[in-house]
Amino acid sequence: MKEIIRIIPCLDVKNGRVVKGIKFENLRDARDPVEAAEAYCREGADELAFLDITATIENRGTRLEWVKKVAEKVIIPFIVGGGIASTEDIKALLDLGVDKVSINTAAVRNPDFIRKTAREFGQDKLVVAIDGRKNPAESKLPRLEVVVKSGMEPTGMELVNWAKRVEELGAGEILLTSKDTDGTKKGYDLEMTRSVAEAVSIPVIASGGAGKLEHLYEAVTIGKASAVLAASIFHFKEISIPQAKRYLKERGIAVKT
Ligand code: 0VR
Repeated sequence: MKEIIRIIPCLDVKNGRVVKGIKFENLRDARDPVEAAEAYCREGADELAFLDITATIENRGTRLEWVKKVAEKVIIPFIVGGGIASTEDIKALLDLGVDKVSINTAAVRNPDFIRKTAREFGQDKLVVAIDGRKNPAESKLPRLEVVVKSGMEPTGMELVNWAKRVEELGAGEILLTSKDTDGTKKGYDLEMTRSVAEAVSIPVIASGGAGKLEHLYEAVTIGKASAVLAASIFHFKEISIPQAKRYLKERGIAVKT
């Protein structure tokens, strides 16, 4: 039985608006989060991601009121991330009807938080987001390096090893975003995605860089991703969810239609 590949639009939210940047910077206004969530559900998205991208920097919990507004409209699995750093943050989100939480910086700062969250809420509620960048071959840094705090802080940690540790600690799946390709529409970082997907047995969601239909296809066939997350192409309506699903299905990829 072929794995069903999920298409996941991502709402990067700042001050109650969906924004979209390039390499996590130069954020520009894209659309209203509630309107976007309703549209993506209507179009047949498999899951919806909501990322409060200013949460960690300003050290505050995910902006609950926006999550609540969107959660009321979402009829598909809803993943929320951004500044989640305590079991209280998680409980508040799950109580709003959020299906999965995505933890990034807090997991790097305190890996045991992954174990604690998986044990308390269940592995199926826990996505660990890993943002990465690629370093030049001649640099002394890891080829694939984990970055945190919205990509502002390099950690010196080798990314694939961190992904393996995240799996051991109990993550249900990994949301892997390349900071280098984010928003560029030049395609996912296939080397990064494949390296992680081949190192773990939990699903890997590819994220960052989708610009055309074939990028989605290669993320699955070359990157070995179980799901593809995208923001730019969907927010600016360059590609629709049905178009993406038709394209993948025509090429033999199992999708839910
Ligand atoms: P696209 O390349 O537009 O499909 O973006 C997909 C994905 O990278 C973004 O939805 C999101 O993960 C980018 N993340 C962050 C951020 C964007 C701005 C600022 C911070 C972050 O911390 O992940």
